Formats: sequence, C-alpha cells, structure tokens
Amino acid sequence: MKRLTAEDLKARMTTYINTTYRLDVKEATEEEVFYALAAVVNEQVKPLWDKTNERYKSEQTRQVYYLSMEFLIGRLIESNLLNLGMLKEANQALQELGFQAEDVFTVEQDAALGNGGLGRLAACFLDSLASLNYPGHGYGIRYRYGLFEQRIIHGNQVELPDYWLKKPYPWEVRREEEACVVQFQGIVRMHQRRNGSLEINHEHTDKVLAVPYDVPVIGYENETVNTLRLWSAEPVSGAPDNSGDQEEFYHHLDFEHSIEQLSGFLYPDDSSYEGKELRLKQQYFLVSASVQNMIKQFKKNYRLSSKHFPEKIVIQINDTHPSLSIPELMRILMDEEDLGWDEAWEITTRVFAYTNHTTLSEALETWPIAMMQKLLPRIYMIIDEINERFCQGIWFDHKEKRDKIPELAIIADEQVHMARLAIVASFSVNGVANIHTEILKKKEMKEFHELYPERFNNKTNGITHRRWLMQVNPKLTSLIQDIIGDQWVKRPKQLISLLRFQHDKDVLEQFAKVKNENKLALANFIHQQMGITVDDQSIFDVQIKRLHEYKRQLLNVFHIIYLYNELKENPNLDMTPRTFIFGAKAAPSYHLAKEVIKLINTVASIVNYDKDTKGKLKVIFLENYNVSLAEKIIPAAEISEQISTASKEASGTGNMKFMMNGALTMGTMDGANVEIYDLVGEENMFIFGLRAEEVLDYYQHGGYHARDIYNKDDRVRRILDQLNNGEFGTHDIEFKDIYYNILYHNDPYFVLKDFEPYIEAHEYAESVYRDKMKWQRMSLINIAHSGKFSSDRTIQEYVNDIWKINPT
Ligand code: B1N
Repeated sequence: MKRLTAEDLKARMTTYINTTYRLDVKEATEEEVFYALAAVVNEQVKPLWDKTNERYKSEQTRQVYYLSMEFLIGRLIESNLLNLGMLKEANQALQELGFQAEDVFTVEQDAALGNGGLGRLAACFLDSLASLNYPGHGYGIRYRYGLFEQRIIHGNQVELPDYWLKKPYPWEVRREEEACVVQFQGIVRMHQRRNGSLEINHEHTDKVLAVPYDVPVIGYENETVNTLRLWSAEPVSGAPDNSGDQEEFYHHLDFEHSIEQLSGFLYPDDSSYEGKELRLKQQYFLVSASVQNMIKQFKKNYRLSSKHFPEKIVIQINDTHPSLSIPELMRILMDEEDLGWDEAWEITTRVFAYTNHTTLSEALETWPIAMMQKLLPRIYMIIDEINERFCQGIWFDHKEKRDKIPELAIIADEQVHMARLAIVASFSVNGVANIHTEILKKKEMKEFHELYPERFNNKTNGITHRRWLMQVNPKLTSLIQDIIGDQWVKRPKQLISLLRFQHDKDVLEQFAKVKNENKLALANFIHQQMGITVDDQSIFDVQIKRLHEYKRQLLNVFHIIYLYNELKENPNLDMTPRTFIFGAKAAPSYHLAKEVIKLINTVASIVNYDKDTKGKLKVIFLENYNVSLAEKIIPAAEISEQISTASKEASGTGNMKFMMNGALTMGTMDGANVEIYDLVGEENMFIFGLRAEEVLDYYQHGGYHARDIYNKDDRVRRILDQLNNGEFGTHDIEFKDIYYNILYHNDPYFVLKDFEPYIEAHEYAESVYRDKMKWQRMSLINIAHSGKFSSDRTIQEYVNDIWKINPT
C-alpha cells in the first residue's frame, strides 16, 4: 500500500471538501476538514481491512477475541494516521491548507467507552495485536453515552451526559447483515426426544436486536486491519401483536421502551460495582451477541463442525464482566448445536481464558440467584449444573477440600459468584502484574490455585508506545531517534541503548530541553483553560487517575497542606517551586471520593491566591480527565504519583506511560511499580511506605491505630483539625467526613501511616531536583527501561502462553 504524501493528502482532502460540501478549502471549517481527513484515511483503510478479513478466512486462521464491557479508545485520528505512516504528512498538509492540526484533530470526540485502566488496556491491546500482525479482535458495547463529562462547579464534581455520537462518528461502519437476536426472560420447557435426549425450548422471551458497528483497528506500518465490533441494541422489527393477551401486549410495549437502555450508557464505576439489573442485562447482551456472532462466522468461513471450535477460537474475558459468555457458549452448543453436556463442556473449557484485574472485595461481582433466574432462566440452569458438577468433583476427587466447598461453590449464599465461574471454566487465569498474581495465588484465590495450579499465570500489563510515546510526545520521539535510531519503534526494548548516553551531558541537556518545551505547552494549556499562570520552572508533580480511596489522592493533598502550613509559618522557606496537577473523576455515587475532589479544589483556591505561597506552590485540578487530557499532561510531567496503599493497585498503567515519557515515579511497592523498581533500582525512583505484606498483615491481625499518629505527629494533627474545624473553608465548606473516616474508621488505607515516609520521599526528590544533571540521568534511565512496558511485550506473552495464535 502506497503511503500518501502531504501533497496527496491535500489533493484528496480538497476534492472531498469541494464535492461533499461544495466549498473551497479556504471556506471550510475545522469540522469539515476533519471529516475530509477521516474520509481519506478510511479510503486507505478499506482495502486493507477487506484483505485482512479475506486472509483470515482463506487461511482458516486461529483467532483471539477480546471480550470486554469497556474499550477506552479516546480519539483515533492521530493514531490512525501514525499507524498508516502519515501523521507527519497530515500535519504538514493541514498546515499548508491553512489549518492548525490540533484544532482539526480535536473536532473528534473522545470515545470514552471505558472508565479507566481496564478499558484503556483493552484499547492498547487491540493496537498491539494489529501492529504485531496478530488475528485478534475486540467485542464490546456501543454505549450511546460514554463516561460522563465532569465539570467542577464551586469545587464540586458535577456530571453531564457524554453524548459522543452527536456528530457522526467517522470510524464506525454499521453492519446490519450481521445483526442477531438476544433473548431475555421467558419460560424454559424441556421435552424428552424419542432417543432419550432432551430438547430445550425457550419460549415467550423478550427479544432484542443486536446490531454491530465495526471500527477498524489499524496495525502500525503493516497491512493488518483488525476489527473492534461494538453492539447496539434495537427493537426487533415487526409491530407487536395486539390480538391476544392484553397483559402480554403491555409487557411487550414496556419492554420495547426499555430496549434502548441496553446500550444506553456505560456504568461509571471503576473497581467497584453496583449490582443493578440493567448492568446484568448489558453484560448478557454483549456476550450473547458476541458468542452467536463468533459461531456464525466460524461455521460460515471455516466450514467445520463445532467440535473444532477450540482449535480456531480463543476468547479472553476482561475481568468477570463478560463471564456469562461461558454459559452462553454452553447453551448454544447444547440447545442449538445439539451437543451433549460433556462434549459442550470439553469445548467450552478449551476456549475461555480469564483475566482478573482487582482483588478489591467491592469489585467482586456476585448476582442474586433470583435476579439471574428471572432474567436469564436458561443461563441460570446451566450455571447451576456447572456448579453441581464442580462441587461433586470436589466431594469425590478432592476429599481434602470438602470443607472448603462453601467458599469454592459458584452458587452460594443466594448469589452467583462470577469469578468462581470464570476460574472453573477457563483453561487460563491471569493477574496483571507479578505482585497481583502472587496475591491471587496465595490469598484471594488460594483454594482455586491449589486445585488448578497450572491454570494460573501472570501477564504484566503494558501500554502502546505508539500512542503513549510516539503520538503524544513527538519531540522526545525525534530526540530518541536522533540518538539511537529507530529500531526501538518495532522493538521497544531497544530503548535500552539510551543507557550508553547517561553520562553524556550534552544529551542530557537535550532531554531537559524537550521536557521544558512540553512543560511550557502544558502551562499554556492550563492558562488557557483556567486562567491560572503556572511557573514552567517549577516541579510538575502529577497525579491523574480515577478518584478512589485506595489510590490515595488524599495522601497527596495532605502533603500539599503540610507544605502550605510550613510556608505560612515561614514564608521565606527555601523551597523549589512546585506545581501539583490533578485529574480525576469520581463515581457519581462515591461520596467520599467526591469530598476529596472538593478538598483538592478548596486547597487549590486557597494556596493559589495566598501571598505567602506565591511563586512556590500551585495546585491545579484539571476538569474532565480523559484520554485526550492524559495525552497533554503526561509528556510534561516530572514526578509521577503512584501512591496506592500497597497490595491494592493490581497493576496500574499510568505509571508506565509516565516512565516512558521521562517522569520519575514517586510510589509505593504496589502493582507494576514493583517491576519498575526491579528495572531501574531504588536510586532511580522514590519508593516509600508500607509494603504489601505489612498492609495485609495489619488487615489480618490488626495492630494499626491511626489515632496514635494523630496524637503524636503535630503536622498530622494540624491537618486533620483544619479539616474538622472548617479552617479550610470559607463559609459552609468543611471536611468532617474525611476527618471521621480517618480517625473513627481507623484510616482504612493507611494515609497517616505512610504520611511521614511520603514527606521524606518528597524532600529527597526535591533535593535531587536541585541537581539538574542527576535528575535528567535518572529520567533517561527510566525511559531506557520503559520498553518492557510496551503492550507489544504483553501481547507476545499472551500469544505464547495462552492464545497460541500465529502472526499473518
Ligand atoms: O485494571 C487495570 C489495572 O492496571 C488497575 O490496577 C486496576 O485497578 C484496573 C469494575 C474495574 N481493576 N478492576 C477494574 C473496572 C470497571 C469495573 O466496572 C472493575 N479496573 C481495574 C488494568 O489491568
């Protein structure tokens, strides 16, 4: 495929604008130019997409499907152009046509079909699969409303609906011919056939049409274009029959009315769940449509019987959210393909692999039996049978575990335990960072690990270096290319060659210059957004992620309040100026998280306008944190705050993005921070605080008393009292809930316990920062080791150990 030059791009965009809008380019708006550019991209992509599909079909390729309730893809224009090898050319073309590239790119709405790390990981994985020429596709939901838009009003988070499809989404293609019907509720009848087998009839169901919209996933400078298939819920055609039972008729009307809710909005909970029936419906809608579609394509394209399914298909389920795909495949194999239980089970357990993303108890999905039985009667019967056979198996074949059945059973205490179902039916169970997988094996899933040790494995997360280095940080990218060439683009581990320059003062200065330019760009953006001037010579200290108690934004704020108090006592304090930058959305129902957002904003409004802190402290809360905002902030960051309570953050992926862009990690020994530490060593990051074993030990045996720290440490007492007695606050603003949570609920995330070590780590960081060359050397060492965290490495491990697919 020929790459387009800037001239080609200009010519094609011009033609598009002339013919579609009947305008001269000069008269076109940014929006029209954006659609023209997207159309040119799509024109390039179409033949590659068709060819990729034909290839998979003609070679009967083994394929992986990544099943996920979330794909946090953000904008695609730049990454599509980058992967097609035309990003620089497009920038030039736009400029020559008289447009600011950035203004054109930002016409595209972020596709915020995810909450945070889990959804963004799915998006990075798709990019790596295509870029490594692997046959791998995503199945998800085309939510009409993505993650809410956040406004900060008087310091409070306010949520607005994210109607991202207002304008046409240029990357999707509706594929009505691939639509299928998903059924809910109804009555299950069994008939004995003459040969003794059972015939299952599922009748009087509520039917929903699942219509797919396909988004191309373009590989980096190769000819692979895979598919992200997103399902939209629509009524099945045909007017309801009003001639019979009136009650049934009104039930039907009621149901019709509720259909659009199925793909209506994304639940805004990250690492926690609300056991809402609509969410369960969404999950079944996704998996039923997806599994039906896989089987249909498999039969049509490969012309094999269903017993060959596991040879050609592997399904990775992204946490338990799509785990109903397991009984759904059983249902189709038995009720529609007429296989017996044993055959169906043999096939199913060779197809599924399950990734666990969290050990937080509030995120573990369980559904009430009654809810599932009513909504999905046939699916519930199958889960019940899986459970029955599983428990029997333990009773007879694992006598030593008989007393553990209550904690192993899939159905127990009136609930269906989805993680247990996923483990029992999958041939692979993986965690997302070493420490997380070890905790699964030794604690959370200990009993299952003892039953099935061979199923457990680790796959440390990754991020696509194409988006998170090459696209977001072109200056750093070209500097790296000038110094070590571009082998690392295809083999990111080659970034390690940068180590040879760690003592080259000239090189270090060039890195410092790039960072400064990126800081200046962010400072300008902040000024334009908020009207606040930040000192581009100050340390840019950044914490951007979902707001959650375990992520401990509160610890960060306590540090800031501490610095503020110090400066108030001694305005002449010799201190390197700091800018603390936050971005965070809180789940709308998460009260304490919202209080922390308010606290950050309140502290900001005090600190930013106090004469005693002028020039030394600034606090910036950027509203509506999303993928596009992360892309602006990360290249400018110097300190990356990764300060979760040890053992709580399964992996983290922001930590990797910052490292790759030269920020130094201020972090606990948690998630993938541990693996950053293993690579760069303690001298090249700032590690502090309790270790995971200590935290787990406190939870198990007690022995932590937050109040003792409050009593002993004046700095801590001062801060907490300020929260309690309304000192931070003008009129009605106080933070008693935070105060009570720490002192009366014994500080469940160890904020006070880690306060002092955190302050010390910051003091040390500040002292290092004074030595510019030392800081730059540490930064370069981090970039050099960041290649491990390319999702290309992660995907290669999934391929080798789990998926066993081949590149094409
Ligand atoms: O998944 C990321 C990890 O890097 C993070 O450490 C982890 O917190 C995150 C229920 C979740 N775990 N669980 C969720 C999201 C939505 C939801 O409804 C749970 N997200 C994570 C990628 O592995």
